Amino acid sequence: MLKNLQDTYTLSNGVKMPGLGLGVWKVEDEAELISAVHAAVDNGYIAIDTATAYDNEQFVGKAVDTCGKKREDLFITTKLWNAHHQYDEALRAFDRSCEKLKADYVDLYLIHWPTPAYDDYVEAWKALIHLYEEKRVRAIGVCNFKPHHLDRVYKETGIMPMVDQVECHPLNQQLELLDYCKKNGIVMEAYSPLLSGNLADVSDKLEAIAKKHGKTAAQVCIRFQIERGVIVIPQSGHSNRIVENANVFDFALDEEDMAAIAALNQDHHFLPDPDTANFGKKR
Ligand code: NDP
Ligand code: 1BO
Repeated sequence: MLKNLQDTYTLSNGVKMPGLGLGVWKVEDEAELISAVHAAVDNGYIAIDTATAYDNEQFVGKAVDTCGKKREDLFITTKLWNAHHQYDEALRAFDRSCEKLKADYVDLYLIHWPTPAYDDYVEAWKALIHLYEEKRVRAIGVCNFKPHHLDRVYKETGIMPMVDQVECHPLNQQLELLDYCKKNGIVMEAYSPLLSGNLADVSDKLEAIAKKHGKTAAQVCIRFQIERGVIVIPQSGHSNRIVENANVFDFALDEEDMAAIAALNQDHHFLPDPDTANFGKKR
């Protein structure tokens, strides 16, 4: 079980990835982003999750440069956007991300969405394998892939993604995928662990558990993922919440708590269904 903010999971290639990081989607203001990353690092976070599509890699680069930590002591994830799945374009997109991040490598590079109608995610995956072989990235993975997408990339390339980052919270617990990931050596990572701004949809139902442990509903949602062995990346632009979201290592959810949260699952997603989400293909 994860013990603290610097504690890691070991990916299938041996790379150690922190179990709790800061998400920065929708933080597009430079000052706000830099202050969020600095607050996170000052309070012990070592992992940041960005993406080309968030249009803030350049601010993440600045924040990392000025946060007082060595680059090698941080774990930076970014993502290949849907418009760039074609092999050569994916390699160029990666170079652009590195330039913005002021980095010559990235710790984890992910395909952002499979966009299956375009039938090009295997080509994108081959580009990520190339970047991995060239040691430009320490680990590679995907987001929003269901078991059948994972089966396909493995069948066609022989390489299984090391991480699958998917929407995951009490209303969408990803039970089938979690089981698949555990069987196939993939570490699952929960995005939108606080229901992407819809925490109120569950906070009354989590109130009793939160009260019992002297914690908040947000902390219960984050701890829930830790108990299941899932990496978790809550987003906040506020330093008090960045601290709150990391203050989840001094309590544990018991069997009764876990059963009560399990009962909330509805497979409800706030983000699009990856099987039909085919957006963002224009360059
Ligand atoms: P989260 O589930 O992390 O929720 C973020 C929202 O919760 C914000 O509105 C934030 O507001 C609020 N919040 C944060 N902390 C607390 C707290 N302690 N109490 C109450 N409210 C709180 O949403 P995201 O969708 O941003 O997901 C997290 C990260 O996952 C993203 O930032 C991104 O890095 C990644 N992601 C990846 C996706 C993919 O397709 N691969 C898709 C979606 C997300 P405030 O900022 O005001 O504190
Ligand atoms: C469309 C981008 C979702 C956040 O990762």
